[in-house]
Amino acid sequence: MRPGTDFILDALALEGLDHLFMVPGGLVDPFLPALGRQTALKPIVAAQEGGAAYMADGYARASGNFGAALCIGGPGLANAVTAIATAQTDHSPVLVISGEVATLMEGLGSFQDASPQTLDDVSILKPIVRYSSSVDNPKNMPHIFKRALLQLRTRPGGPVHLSVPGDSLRDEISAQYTKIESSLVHPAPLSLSAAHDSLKHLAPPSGDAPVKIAILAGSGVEHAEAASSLRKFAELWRIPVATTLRAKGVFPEDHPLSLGVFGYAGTHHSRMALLDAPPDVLIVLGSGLNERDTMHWSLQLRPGATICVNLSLTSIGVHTQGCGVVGDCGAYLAYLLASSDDLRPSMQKSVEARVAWLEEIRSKPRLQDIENCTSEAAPVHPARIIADLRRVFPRDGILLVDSGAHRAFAGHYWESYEPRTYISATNLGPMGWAIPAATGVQCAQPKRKVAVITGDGCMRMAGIEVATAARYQLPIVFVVVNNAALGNVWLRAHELGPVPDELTRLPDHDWAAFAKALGSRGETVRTPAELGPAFERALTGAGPCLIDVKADKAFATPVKDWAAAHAAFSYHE
Ligand SMILES: Cc1ncc(C[n+]2csc(CCOP(=O)(O)OP(=O)(O)O)c2C)c(N)n1
Ligand SMILES: [Mg+2]
Repeated sequence: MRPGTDFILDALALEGLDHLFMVPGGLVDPFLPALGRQTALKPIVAAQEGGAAYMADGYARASGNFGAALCIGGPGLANAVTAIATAQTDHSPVLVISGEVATLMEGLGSFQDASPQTLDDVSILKPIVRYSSSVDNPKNMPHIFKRALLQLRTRPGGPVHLSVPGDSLRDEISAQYTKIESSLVHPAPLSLSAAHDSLKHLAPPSGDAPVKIAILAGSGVEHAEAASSLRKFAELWRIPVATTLRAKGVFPEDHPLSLGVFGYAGTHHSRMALLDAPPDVLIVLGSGLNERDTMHWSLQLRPGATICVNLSLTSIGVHTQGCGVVGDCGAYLAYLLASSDDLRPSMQKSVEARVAWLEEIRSKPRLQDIENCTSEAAPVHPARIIADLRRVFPRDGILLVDSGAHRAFAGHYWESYEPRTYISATNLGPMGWAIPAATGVQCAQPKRKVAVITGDGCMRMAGIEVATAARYQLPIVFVVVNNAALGNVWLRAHELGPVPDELTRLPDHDWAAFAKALGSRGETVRTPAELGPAFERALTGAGPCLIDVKADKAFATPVKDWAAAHAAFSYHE
């Protein structure tokens, strides 16, 4: 027998968590002594509940497990709504537990009552999570808790919410929690008949071997932990691989078969291979085929010439006609590898021509305006910041990227080599996400170097969470591309007249001083020559370091291909 709080904490530990991100408050008071009664979970106290939920999101993305956040209901949970919505849109498994008044007190006017009789936290959360429920009776705790974790871990993942009234936190629970079987957590379903059908596109019975075969790898490859199978398959038949921005890193970007990112902030190579002269066969692995990942849906997804693999029938069916394989990307890649004997005659026939096709593409410039990476401009060019950080950052280090013009610069000029080393909230794109998320990432990967590329506008929204990194002495490097503007918006707005121009500028804050006030190290960089040494110091010292780089807002983002595709295409034509 133990109280509900201890049941929850023990269950989280049994599921392999070692951190819990939280903001205390009366409705979750029983957790405070409970956290003192155990040692498996290290509590991390965030500045704000949104920060705690972003940290749990970062922890989930970096670990491959789920992340958990704890807060009071009512104002605490409402603070976390944007973060939870971000986890939903990016399929990140985040468990949010909020406290609630005791069931006997619901609707009687208790302080912060957000029970179903009043604000109804459970209903507020319902549209943005997989599952939202109250544990309305301590006896229901074991099965509701299990249901929540199963929903959380059903792939593709997503957030779940449990509202736990005071009685369910305090009352004794006799049932034991049993760990979810790992075979349930990583199921690899595959429609075998569809997988079999797809072979005829790669190796047509007619003997006409398709030459231009390419892969677009999305986050489904990361969720399936299938990066090594992807590499094996690509290398076997010399098939070039592009990734979506969300999946950057699932294929090493310095590999001879890499086309880099396709879509927003993508490379010329991927545009040439996938869009300019569409390949004979395109294999799309685990992409939701959203606007950014398809260049405004201008990818030509032709039946017979596209093999779309996704766990979600909807993701396949909305943008394609009958060219899908419903299933797990890892299972599909394993199927392709096991079908090598069937594929060999066709693939071997075409391999030489395919390599020539790729070499022709790779002989052309991969990146836009590469000279900006060595720009001597001061205030500093954002491309130079990205290039100089890459040079000193370890190969297996993890970069988090925030929302703004800096997202385009990082997406375009940064190179990633491993899955889960380029982490960004690419679907909802809330400003400030990366700053707290980095704390979750560093907790999940204590041995890896972690850095953040963020903007001054993002700092204004979530910069306070640098305090959390400082409190726990996490050695995160925060790089603020400080252009004294909501840069991405300013780039459009300043051409519209003086009022739009003024509305999208920001005061030039001293972010290094801000960081120091919070217990972090802080440095200001004004010229490109100072970047390298500042990054080196930041990466070697103790605790976090924020580098405030005075940058120029007037440099256009490297999205020429993206803009051209936008101008050329209308979805509803
Ligand atoms: C929560 C939220 N509010 C507004 C936006 C719209 N928005 C996208 S980028 C951006 C400006 C970001 O400014 P900053 O962090 O300074 O980055 P920069 O563009 O200057 O690199 C804005 C306002 C958003 N993405 N998220
Ligand atoms: Mg800015």
